[in-house]
Amino acid sequence: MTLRLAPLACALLLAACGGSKQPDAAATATPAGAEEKVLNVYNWSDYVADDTVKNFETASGLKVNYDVYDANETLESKLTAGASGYDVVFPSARPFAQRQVKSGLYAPLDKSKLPNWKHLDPQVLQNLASIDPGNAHLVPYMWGTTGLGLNVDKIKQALGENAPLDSWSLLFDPANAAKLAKCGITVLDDDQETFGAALIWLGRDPNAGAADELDAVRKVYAAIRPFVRTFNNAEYKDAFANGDACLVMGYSGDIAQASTTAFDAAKQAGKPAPNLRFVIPKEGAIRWVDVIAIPKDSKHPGNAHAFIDYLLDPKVAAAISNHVAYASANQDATALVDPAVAQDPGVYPPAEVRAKLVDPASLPEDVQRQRVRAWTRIKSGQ
Ligand code: SPD
Repeated sequence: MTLRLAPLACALLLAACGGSKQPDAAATATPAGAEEKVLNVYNWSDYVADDTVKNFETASGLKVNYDVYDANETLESKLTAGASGYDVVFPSARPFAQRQVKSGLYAPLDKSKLPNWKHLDPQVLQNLASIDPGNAHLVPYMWGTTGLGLNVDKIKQALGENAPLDSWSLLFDPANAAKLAKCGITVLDDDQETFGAALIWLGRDPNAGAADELDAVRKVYAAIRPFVRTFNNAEYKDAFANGDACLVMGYSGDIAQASTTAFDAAKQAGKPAPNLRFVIPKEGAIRWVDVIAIPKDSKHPGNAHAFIDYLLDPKVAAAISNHVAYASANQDATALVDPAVAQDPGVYPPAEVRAKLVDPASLPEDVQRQRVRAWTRIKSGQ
């Protein structure tokens, strides 16, 4: 494997790497004979187990060039520019993969090359079929939520014992944010998530696209902007794990991974574990689904199918879930996931929490464009 960017956990603590369960090394991988023995993969950072790609290379005889990104927009700009060189990519379903399918950016899947397709959750497939008729292009991968990572002790130190640990008001109430600024607040740079969170906190429908939502959201962030240290989708994980940030808006599994890294580091140093926690706020949160797809101009579509089918092997999928702490769309993998992960309400939320999760809808293009523009201004404090 050629890894152009190292995953967070490895960067922080070598001991955390290799902590995942070994998938079956003999898991199926059948590359197409006619193609050169290469596969170019572009995935979110920290979204496979440490040994997933290496095991696939061993099983398939292919060389994998593995690049990572941290925002759907980064992937989308490469795909729309054309000739990205990638064979397998992992966009979020709505609105990204949805509009990319519409724009004809993906090759149709050859299901005869995906014998492990049968393991996918039919409900997730049915849901995806509404944006990809016949499930022709998109393979569901993982799903997760966007919530808050808390360094509970530091937050209680700043706000007292009655700190609202289960609420977006930790972040969006400026009185709380002002007191937490010193121990470090970070917010995602992902307008779908930041708009969604603010609208949910305001008690509004994040999918309404109402004319006055821009102003409402702008006000929420203007009030806390002076107290936010950074807006990013990746570096916050290190900051949270190191103790440089006590309150982070982030993706569920990434916060769990950063917490594990911090616990392992403390253990190795013989120090008490920090009190880190991922919370889906009581007001609700956005739930997103990421998918796998093959760009239309992939030069190695046979190898791409072999890799996708490998990822669909329940043992491989379970090993990835164990490592990344995201819920797999592979229903046969769920039984194989470590109980500690399968029973973690941050990964598999209980029914009463799921009832408060909102799936992002694809908003009209003009609303989407306005949100992107408004978010740029919000970040820069305008
Ligand atoms: N490290 C993996 C993060 C995956 C996040 N994907 C979802 C983004 C939703 N806007």
